[in-house]
Amino acid sequence: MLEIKKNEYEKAILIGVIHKNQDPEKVQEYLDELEFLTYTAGGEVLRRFVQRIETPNPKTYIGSGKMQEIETFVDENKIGSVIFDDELSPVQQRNIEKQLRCKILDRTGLILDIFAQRAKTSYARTQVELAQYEYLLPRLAGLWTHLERQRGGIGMRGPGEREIETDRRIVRDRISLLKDKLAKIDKQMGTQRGNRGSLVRVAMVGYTNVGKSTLMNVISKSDVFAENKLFATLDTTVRKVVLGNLPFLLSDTVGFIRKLPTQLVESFKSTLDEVREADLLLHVVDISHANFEDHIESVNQVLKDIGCANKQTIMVFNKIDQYVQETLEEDDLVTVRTSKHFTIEEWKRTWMQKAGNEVVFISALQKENLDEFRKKVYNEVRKIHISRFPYNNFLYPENLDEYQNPEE
Ligand SMILES: Nc1nc2c(ncn2[C@@H]2O[C@H](COP(=O)(O)OP(=O)(O)OP(=O)(O)O)[C@@H](O)[C@H]2O)c(=O)[nH]1
Ligand SMILES: [Mg+2]
Repeated sequence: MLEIKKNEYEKAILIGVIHKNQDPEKVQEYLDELEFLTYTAGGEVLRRFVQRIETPNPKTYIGSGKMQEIETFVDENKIGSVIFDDELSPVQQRNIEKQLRCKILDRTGLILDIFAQRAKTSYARTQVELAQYEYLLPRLAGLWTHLERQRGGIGMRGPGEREIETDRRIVRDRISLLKDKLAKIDKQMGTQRGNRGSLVRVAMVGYTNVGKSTLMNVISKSDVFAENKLFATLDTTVRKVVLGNLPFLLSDTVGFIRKLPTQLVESFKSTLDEVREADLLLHVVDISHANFEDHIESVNQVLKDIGCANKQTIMVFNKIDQYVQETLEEDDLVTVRTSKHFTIEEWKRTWMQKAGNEVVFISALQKENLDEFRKKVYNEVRKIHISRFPYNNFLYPENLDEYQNPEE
């Protein structure tokens, strides 16, 4: 029987908050990303609600007037999920759920949901499951309020409370089971990585959806899944790449995001070990994205969190084919020229001036400037390789151009 592909998107609304001294435009940009996350998770955003608040309401995060407005909208439009950009406390989540009577997710819950959908291998599934249980544990009491309502609240308190405790125990047992399982796999993977010998290891890192897998496919002629959604890649792929008879290992791994849930960073430890143990990082950036500088910051933050802040890095600015700067008319004397008006050339100059890193601008999709990219990678890998194997220095010419492929 033919399977009919269901394309039903669940109706959702987004809720953002403008904090003191925060730029409202920034909040809209965050909500743009939250909308992309929602779409990736299988939701369709009907509306965004934004409120300016001094301090979050401890009970419902946003104010009661706004909550009323949202409640009406949720009822009238049969909304399935209400998604908050900020992290909610278990109590807030429970209170809001009581009032709106639909699924309440925060950013972390949404990201965990996408990871759960996308985890293919048993290893990735175990990592995600652990992160989900750790997220769930403090929220268990909230789950029981549903049952209270279904069964009627009176007389439920005693057994209800006991059941929460039983539930907590089950979840805790499950967490330690998963941790044991991961520790075993981590050990295996550590051994596997050890068995790869002393080849130079290069790891691609970057924000999600910047084109890491696309670049991996172009460079290593492999076939890693790439698509225009967030977190296409969860499992690490490692390929042996040879540039001018110089072999090295290249890995493609999970993308980062602003406020990457800590539970995920924890349980993806082994995946991130690939980055930690690399000799060289390629930090891939989507220069066509309006917030690419924020993205670089977020990635650097995660790198810092996992102890990789000072690793040797090549900054790879991708998607130059898609980059459009804002135009500034010559007779416009009012608008101040900012980095939004920069040409690619100006970005190159700006980034080359920032000391420390090598910089290259490419399009992985249109295969633009890949020769320069290969040369940069070759030179850096060569330096590391020669420091490791000084005796076969002569095998690897100073410049990739000097290398003649014997088969040509
Ligand atoms: N225009 C343009 N699009 C690109 C380029 N490189 C990649 N893309 C597109 O960007 C989207 C994301 O590419 P991926 O390679 O999956 O990105 P990724 O960094 O591996 O993403 P995750 O695995 O989700 O973190 C895909 O639709 C690609 O076709 C490029 O140079 N130019
Ligand atoms: Mg990918």
